[in-house]
Amino acid sequence: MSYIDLKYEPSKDDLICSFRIEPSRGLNIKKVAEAVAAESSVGTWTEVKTMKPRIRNMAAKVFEIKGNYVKIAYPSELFELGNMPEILSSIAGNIFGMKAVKKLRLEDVEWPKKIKNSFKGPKFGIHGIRKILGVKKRPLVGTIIKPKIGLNEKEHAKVAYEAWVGGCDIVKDDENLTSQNFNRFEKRLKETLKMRDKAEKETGEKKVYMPNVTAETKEMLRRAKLVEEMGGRYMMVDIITTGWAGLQTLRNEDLNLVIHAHRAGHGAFTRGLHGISMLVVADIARLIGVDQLHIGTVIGKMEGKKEEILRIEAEIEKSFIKEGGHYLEEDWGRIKPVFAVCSGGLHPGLVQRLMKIMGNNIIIQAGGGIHGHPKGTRVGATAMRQAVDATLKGISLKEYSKTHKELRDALKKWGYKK
Ligand code: CAP
Ligand code: MG
Repeated sequence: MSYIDLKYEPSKDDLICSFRIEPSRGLNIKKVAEAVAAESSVGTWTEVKTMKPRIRNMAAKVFEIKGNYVKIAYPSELFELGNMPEILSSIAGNIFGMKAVKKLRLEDVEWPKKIKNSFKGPKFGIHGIRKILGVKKRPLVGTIIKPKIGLNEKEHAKVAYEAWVGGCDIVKDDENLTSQNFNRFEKRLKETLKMRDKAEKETGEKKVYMPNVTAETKEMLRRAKLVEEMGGRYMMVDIITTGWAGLQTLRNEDLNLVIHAHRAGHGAFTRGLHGISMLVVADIARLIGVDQLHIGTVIGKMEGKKEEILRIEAEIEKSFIKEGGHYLEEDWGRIKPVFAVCSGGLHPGLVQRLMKIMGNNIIIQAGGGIHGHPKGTRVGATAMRQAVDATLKGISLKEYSKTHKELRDALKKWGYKK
């Protein structure tokens, strides 16, 4: 039984995977590609007597091999609709542990309509979020409360307030703050939402708090419902450590909350040549239905090449993506676009360069780059907004800082990039 058919033309019901395969010593790419297609669909290491002709037809097919890049088509009946863990146990499961592969990377996935329609996609998406905030064109500006963890509930709420009145639209918890002894979820939520209301009243702007609900699934749901009950508009979740099943549960509850997806931990398998690309993580997150997703900054503290990050931005924002190289086509149909979050090592001096690379449809977040301002959080937030304003007006940061002292102090501390 063969899993290779280089003349095969995938049907629109096939799920297609693009892999980069490095065979183990002594094996050729064709053999290993075939082993990958077998193990990830109906096969195993040997022919079995229980195989039936109808099951043979369900086998995955390797239909393209170009150097180390291999495309495999999977008939959609192999998969359970709406069950992301199951789909990934096939296309991103055992194959990573096979002796035959030295290195294997799942680069991209093209989802057939049937499977796409079995997931919810974002409830709000970019347009929904812009509507909630009443911000039409400019990038949104956010901060992460720092220190990452350690502040108590009241201190946390106070820092949030300072950031909002200084000019931030969004304040979020850090990925490792949930409900520790020194800072309990319930109390933090109550105190911070109180400060949000005060900041809204004082500034006349809509302000957003994104509490981190990450926890064991039932507890996570309980926290999310509490956010909704208490008048929150957003929740934040660490999608990798929570896991796809937990994320699906959270999304399928259909709460009236925007979902902000933090990707802490992705680097364990998205960096290097063995694992799953961040593009695939972004694909899955959009399909399940997060509204905002961390995708990198190109120029900040986290690893990520420009070409890859721009591809990810297109993948989550556009309704149609063209095929190119080992990247696959995607027609997102009814599935809404996700807001790209650029975070990690940013400060006002990097804003102009960041917007040049990524455009205006982004959420710019700075933790250290706001709370580390020489004059503190409030002034730091103002400097950040000034950097965005200058860029939208087409004025260089250096020029703008001559008349805006908050920005000037920030540039003095961290420098700037054109
Ligand atoms: C940013 C951040 C985010 C990173 C994660 C942090 O803080 O809160 O977790 O952005 O990386 O703790 O590092 P700073 P990514 O602004 O102080 O760096 O967005 O690439 O997933
Ligand atoms: Mg963080």
